Amino acid sequence: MSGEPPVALTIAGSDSGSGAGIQADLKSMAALGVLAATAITTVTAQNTTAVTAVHHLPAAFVDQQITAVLDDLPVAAVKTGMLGTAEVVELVARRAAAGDLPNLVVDPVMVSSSGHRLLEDGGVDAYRRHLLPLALVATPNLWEAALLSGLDRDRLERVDGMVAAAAAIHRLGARWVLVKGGHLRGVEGSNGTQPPSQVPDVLYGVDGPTLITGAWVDTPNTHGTGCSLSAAIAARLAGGASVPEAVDDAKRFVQRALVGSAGWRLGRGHGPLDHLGWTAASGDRRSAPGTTAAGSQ
Ligand code: PXL
Repeated sequence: MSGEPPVALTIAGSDSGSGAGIQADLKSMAALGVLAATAITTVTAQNTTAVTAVHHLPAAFVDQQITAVLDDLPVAAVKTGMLGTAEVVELVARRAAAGDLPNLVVDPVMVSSSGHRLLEDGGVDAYRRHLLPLALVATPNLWEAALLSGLDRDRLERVDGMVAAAAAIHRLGARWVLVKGGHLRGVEGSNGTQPPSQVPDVLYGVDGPTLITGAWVDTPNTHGTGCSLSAAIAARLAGGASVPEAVDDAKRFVQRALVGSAGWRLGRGHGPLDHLGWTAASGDRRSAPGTTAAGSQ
């Protein structure tokens, strides 16, 4: 049995450009030693610059994928990403209400970073009424937190507004809410708007809010950051971590992955993260004696 990985399930959409969605989830979970089973909700045609087409799979077929996985594999945690339609949000909520989806992390994906809508009409309400009440952890970004809490997006430019939104989503029934500050607009200064040097996230649980700050990473390659974070949280939960531990570990993981790909220029837009530590590994290979071209001559 030694070496047997924990298993997690991701219910999410496919990103053909491999930055976000199921592709980010697979890489994140694999990097953290977790076998990722998948139920694909939507197939998108996209690259680093844009989403050009979206094809939703029927809710009944999403359900069949979930059943096939759960009938056979010891799934210890589940994350949801792009669900696409209110029908699929409701389907996932039914499975959660039936007790089928342990340690459920809900990333309420609504709009892509390139501005494409990823959730059809009625979806926000379905999250509020049906799925969020069953989430162990919800991980909205600032835009999603505003829509789910009903607060004005501008209020979420301040930490007290982020806390208010987290509290409102907690009241909907999610046991833990992580409102992510990664879309903060930054600080107005004499030389224009500067990115914040620190990114605040608010984790809101039964004892109220905790502020978690991380360093801002200056990189164009941010596509799939939210997917990777929620996948990493689910991976850690599948391995037995508590929610605060899982969130801390996941944030460190994403931070490393952002730093790793900061120098990459794959595609013309927002490229992927370095989930698998390739940049660091290539440095190791270069510096390891006998493995460079010169050293092996
Ligand atoms: O980053 C959110 C997201 C999730 N899932 C899919 C996506 C995106 C953003 O583009 O394409 C499939």
